[in-house]
Amino acid sequence: MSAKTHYRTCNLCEAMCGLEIRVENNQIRSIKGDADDPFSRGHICPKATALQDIYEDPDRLKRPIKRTPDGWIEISWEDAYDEVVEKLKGIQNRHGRNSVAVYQGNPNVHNLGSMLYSPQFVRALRTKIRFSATSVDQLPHHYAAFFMFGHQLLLPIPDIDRTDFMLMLGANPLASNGSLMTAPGVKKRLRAIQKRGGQVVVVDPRKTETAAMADDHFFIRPGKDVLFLLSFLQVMFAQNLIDLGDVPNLVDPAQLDALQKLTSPFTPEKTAAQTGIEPERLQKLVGEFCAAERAVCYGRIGTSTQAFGGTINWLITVINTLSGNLDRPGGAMFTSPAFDIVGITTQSGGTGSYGRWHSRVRNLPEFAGELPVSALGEEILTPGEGQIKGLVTIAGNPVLSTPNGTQLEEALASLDFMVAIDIYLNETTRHAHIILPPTTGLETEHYDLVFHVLAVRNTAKYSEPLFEAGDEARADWQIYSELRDRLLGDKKRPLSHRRHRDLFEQPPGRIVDRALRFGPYGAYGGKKYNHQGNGLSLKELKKQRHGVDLGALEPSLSGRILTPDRQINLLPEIFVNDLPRAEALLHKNAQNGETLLLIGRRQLRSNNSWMHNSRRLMRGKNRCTVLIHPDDAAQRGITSLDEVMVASRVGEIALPAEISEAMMPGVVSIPHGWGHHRPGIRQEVAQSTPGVSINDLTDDQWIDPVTGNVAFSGVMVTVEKKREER
Ligand SMILES: Nc1nc2c(c(=O)[nH]1)N[C@H]1C(S)=C(S)[C@@H](COP(=O)(O)OP(=O)(O)OC[C@H]3O[C@@H](n4cnc5c(=O)[nH]c(N)nc54)[C@H](O)[C@@H]3O)O[C@H]1N2
Ligand SMILES: Nc1nc2c(c(=O)[nH]1)N[C@H]1C(S)=C(S)[C@@H](COP(=O)(O)OP(=O)(O)OC[C@H]3O[C@@H](n4cnc5c(=O)[nH]c(N)nc54)[C@H](O)[C@@H]3O)O[C@H]1N2
Ligand code: SF4
Ligand SMILES: [Mo]
Repeated sequence: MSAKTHYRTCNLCEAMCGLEIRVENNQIRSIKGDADDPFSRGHICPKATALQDIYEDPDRLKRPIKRTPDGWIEISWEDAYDEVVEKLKGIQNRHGRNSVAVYQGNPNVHNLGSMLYSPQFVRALRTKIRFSATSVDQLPHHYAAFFMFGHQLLLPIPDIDRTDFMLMLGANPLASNGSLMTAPGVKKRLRAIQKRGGQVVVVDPRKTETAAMADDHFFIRPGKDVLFLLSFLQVMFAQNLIDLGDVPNLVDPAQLDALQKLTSPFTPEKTAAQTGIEPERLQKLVGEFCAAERAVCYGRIGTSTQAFGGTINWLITVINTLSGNLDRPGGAMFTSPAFDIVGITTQSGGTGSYGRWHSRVRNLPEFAGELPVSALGEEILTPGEGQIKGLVTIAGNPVLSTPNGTQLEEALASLDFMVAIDIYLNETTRHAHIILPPTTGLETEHYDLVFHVLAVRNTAKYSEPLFEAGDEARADWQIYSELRDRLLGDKKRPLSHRRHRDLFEQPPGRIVDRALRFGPYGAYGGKKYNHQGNGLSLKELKKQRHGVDLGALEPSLSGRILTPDRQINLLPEIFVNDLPRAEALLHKNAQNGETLLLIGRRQLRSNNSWMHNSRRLMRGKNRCTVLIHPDDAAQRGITSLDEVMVASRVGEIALPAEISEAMMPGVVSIPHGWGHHRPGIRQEVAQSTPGVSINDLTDDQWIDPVTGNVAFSGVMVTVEKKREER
């Protein structure tokens, strides 16, 4: 009998928990938290064991499949590559390069091979029509970073382990395990703030799991955070609470005066009717936040997926700066990752970009080479020059994850050709003509390129593959390299590609090694990696099976900021110009009696749309319910677990109601990622408890006009009891 213990990083969500996996005779015996991982110290959530379920899932695709009139058939990799390249090239020859579009989903950023090699493939497609899950998620954070600090990835991370006051908006880390804040075991870290005498305060239209453990919770009307934050600043100025802390050299005082003028109309008395937050409570909160020795305001997806996402994320950083908490322990800080993608992308001109081109139908701006995905459906459905005829999806399920999924389905069905690089036949990939399934999870080597950059400590960890994937399997990087080579053809490949050819035909570990050696802790870098006096390299990292801790975050902004004048831009025009729109909100009716405002919710045992095929995670009662306040339910004659109809401008769905005091009156909540009832998918467990999709209600036209990011929060809906069918 052969037995071994394998250590690796869980790559399912952003928390990067260390896992200890016991294997006997090539069978997984247990998956536990790795108590010796210096960062996660044994923490895991119920999803960790699902890595086994995905690995063993009989529904997971292992070979390319092709859709035929008689159903899906397996084909060889050679035939699949040939056909994909021929079809994509054919469309581009007939309709132009931009008639082929790309959509990249969330698991890409959790996947080393995809992060390193998919850009090569996408570049070889030479299309400007690229979309990703970024614009149904954190795009506004990148806007704020780009315009304020000069690089879209200079994202300030809340220093949760040293703060005394954490003000959280639109985040529920107890369910999500943290986002743009990689902090495994976040609950303990929040408790620790309380134990050292500090406070955790949550602003959310639902009294969430996180709000329930917080010291205080403010219900806020969805979509109104912009007014709350403007009032926060108005009070700071009015009460002389401005203190730039350690960054006065990075701030132009003239910008402070301008900010004071811009925020002065937004007194708490004026914004209260809209936000639902009483002026006295807001004033007290501002006072306590500013009095705290170390404080941080942290906003996550609930702040970015709303109609003022861009402006809100700017205001949050302004608050951190003006309260002296930017780039300072216990405040909002910047990481120094061992694989320094900020440094590397800066060298290659990848700081970000804005508005170099626009979407054809609605004129939405490009950002960092991508267009907002709310435009995908209309770009496929609207005839004319530049219409999308071919689509590549890479680890994405936009039918369930982007707004107006029903319209998108109609659009996908009309494409001339679609290829999906994905491990499941699901709601989106069923519309593909060919699906190319890469190896995944336990079959792959892993180094987290993205989440070390977003972590609350500087850490590094490398995971070897646990299982061999078999001769018929292909890793993502192999698929992307192969497709890229075939698209470019030998003769057309530019010199720069030929030079890189050798490197990019190696497994990703080689690239990681190089980046570590040239990174801040490498032999050629400036920081110290003390382990036996050697610089950090892949070989060194492999010796540290539990990962290495490279220390707490350090003040570093003055050396890293990339704005032209090396100062923080507290007044980007793009956001300042949005303030009249915020002021106009003050004069609107807060809400009429009939409509309710829709928000989402995350659940610990789901991961967006694609983990419902794990039996273990699906145990228990149906989780796809609409939460509604007792008063709103009573008004509509709704009682617990009644089947109700929820309708919006774009569609309607039926699901059970769950009556809950945790909801703000006037607001309802539905989780996303459900809706596995669609025909022709192959996820047996998920199909047995399918739920319905909130994104058949969310609206592709309801966006933040500044960034083009979707506004999932505050969609107007009606809710009524479902009539008995006769
Ligand atoms: N209403 C509402 N909608 C939302 C959200 C919300 O809060 N509310 N959240 C949004 C957010 S934050 C995000 S990030 C998006 C996510 O949006 P998407 O990324 O489009 O959706 P996922 O559900 O993550 O789908 C991932 C896809 O990748 C496949 N996959 C999994 N692992 C691998 C792999 O290793 N390789 C490959 N090639 N494929 C793989 C899965 O089978 C699945 O098809 O959803 C967004 N949608
Ligand atoms: N278990 C699990 N973990 C996950 C995921 C998952 O699907 N399941 N997805 C992963 C991904 S892709 C991401 S991006 C992260 C996201 O991580 P988080 O940002 O922590 O996501 P949520 O738990 O959705 O928390 C968003 C909160 O915003 C609130 N909210 C909604 N509208 C508003 C509003 O207008 N104003 C305010 N102030 N609050 C509002 C919601 O009620 C909710 O509590 O989670 C990741 N982790
Ligand atoms: S919290 Fe995230 S990283 Fe940790 S075990 Fe759960 S899914 Fe994996
Ligand atoms: Mo996300």
